[in-house]
Order: sequence, then C-alpha cells, then structure tokens
Amino acid sequence: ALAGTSATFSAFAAKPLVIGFSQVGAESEWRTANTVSIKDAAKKAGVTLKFADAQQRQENQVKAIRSFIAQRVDIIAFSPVVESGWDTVLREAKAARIPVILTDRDVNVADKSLYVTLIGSDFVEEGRRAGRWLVEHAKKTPGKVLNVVELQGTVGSAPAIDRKAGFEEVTKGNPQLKLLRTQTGEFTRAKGKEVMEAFLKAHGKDINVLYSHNDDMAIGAIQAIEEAGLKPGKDIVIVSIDAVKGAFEAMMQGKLNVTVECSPLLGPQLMQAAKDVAAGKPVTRRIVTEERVFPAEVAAKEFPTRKY
Ligand code: GYE
Repeated sequence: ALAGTSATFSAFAAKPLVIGFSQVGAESEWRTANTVSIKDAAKKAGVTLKFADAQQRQENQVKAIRSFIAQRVDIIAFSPVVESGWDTVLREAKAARIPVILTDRDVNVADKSLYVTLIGSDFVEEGRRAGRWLVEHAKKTPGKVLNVVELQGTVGSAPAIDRKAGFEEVTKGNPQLKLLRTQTGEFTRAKGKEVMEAFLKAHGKDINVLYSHNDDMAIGAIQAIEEAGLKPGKDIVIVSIDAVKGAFEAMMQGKLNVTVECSPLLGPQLMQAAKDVAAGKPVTRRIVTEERVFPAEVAAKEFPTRKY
C-alpha cells in the first residue's frame, strides 16, 4: 500500500527533471555548438539544467560532479575532458544513486556500471575516414612520398587518442605516407597555429600534408602556413575533423581540403536518454551519432544547410 501511495504521489508532483551537466570548456567552435545544443534541448524538454564550464580542467569537472551530488540532481551528465581518473567521483555518484550519462567523450573505468550510456561519435572511425581520404589522395601521385604532420587534440582525451589510432590504422605501412611530426595543439586555434609554426620552422617546404584532429587547430595552422608564405590547401594539403562552419568557409576559399563530420548536436538525444533513465526505461549502452565526410568540392553546395 505504501509503494502504491508514493507512486501516485510522484505522478501528481511532476517536478521538472534536474540535470547537472559538466562541460569541457569553450575550446572550439564544436564545443560552443555543443553547449548551445544542450541548453536549447533542455529548454525545449522542460528540463532544469545546471550547467558548469570546466575550462578544460578535470579537477573542475570533479568539483562540479561533487556539487551536483550534494544538490541531489536527478541525473549527472558530462563530457569528460580526459579518459582516465574518474573512478572515485563516479563511485560517489553511484553511492548517491544518481545515474550518470556521458556525452561526447568516453571514460576509462574498470566498472562499466558507473555510467548508464555514452552518447556521441565514433572517433576511431573519424580517424579512419580522414586516413582513407588521404590514402586516396596519395594515389593521384603514384610513387610520391607525402610527409605528414599531425596536430593532436587534448592529451589524454578520447577524441585525440581515437582519432590518432583510426588514422594510423589505415595509413600505417603505406609507403607513400610518412609521419614527420605529431604534437598536441589542444584543440584550439591559438595552439594549432603555434605548433604549426614550430613544424614549419623545423621542416618548411618538406611538409606535404597536415592532419588535424579538429577544425579549429586546422584554421590556426592555415594562418601559420600563410604567414610562412605557403598556400594552405595547395602546398600543404589539410585533412581535418568536425565540419564546423569555419571549416566550410576555409574549404570554399580553397584553404582546407576535407573535413570529417563530428556532430556536436547531442542535446536532444541527451534529454531523451535522461528522461528514459529517470523513468526507469532501459537505454542502450552506446548511442552513436551519424556522420559524413565533406571534401572541398561539395563545400559551397552543403554550406547553406549546415547547422553549426
Ligand atoms: O572534435 C573538438 C572539441 O570531443 C568531439 O572536442 C569533441 C572534440 C571536438 O574541442 O573540436
């Protein structure tokens, strides 16, 4: 009788769902679009969103998660800046019986029951797609060896680890592709430019290809290449990931050769999953986003339809 009473009571109460969300930061165009998507979707779904920006620091995310636990939110969601180091705080959430949903990036925890689901892209596949485009590109100049430099994302983050691995998987052992240098550009324009400057200083015109783990670093690198008196997209072929508007603009100017799509529009899926979890419905462990590849040739046609 008691259980029946409380069920009836909660059905009448219809309190809005409260989600505590810890965002990585505002390091890229992708991230900004992701934040907008989550905030908009929460509003549309009638969800109360407690939003915390971690400014790219794991310790800030841990603090935010602890504060969400203390506030007794219904669901904790977060995009983990790096993969490792989450066991303790996620165990605290579990002990408080607050379900955790990951968006965008994965964590590396021994106990998989510490989160309900991960909503986001397959970063290994994105890396493979970038690699496959380059393998095809190299075929246009048979026998020619292309020297590649790589700008990696945030050290220890799932997209940096996976995009490197996927790219390597399809390019390793290809006699036409030689990786000269690889270094982090932290997913930002400023750092992408700075590291590309260093690459150019060391190798100059020997660089044939840039593989960048996101568009912002590629855009920063484009500036560095131009300042060095070279033509981005021609003297140095650029392969990038995200497919944000800035990348389409660069492609339409002939400065970027291809971008692999990674959708930041995860808000609606997050709200749906949060509602399902709160209602006790089963959710799948992995919700994968659908994505495409955009070579420069289609940039002008696709640009008007782009949402981020
Ligand atoms: O590609 C990059 C952002 O985690 C998929 O983070 C995301 C990545 C995205 O800073 O631009």
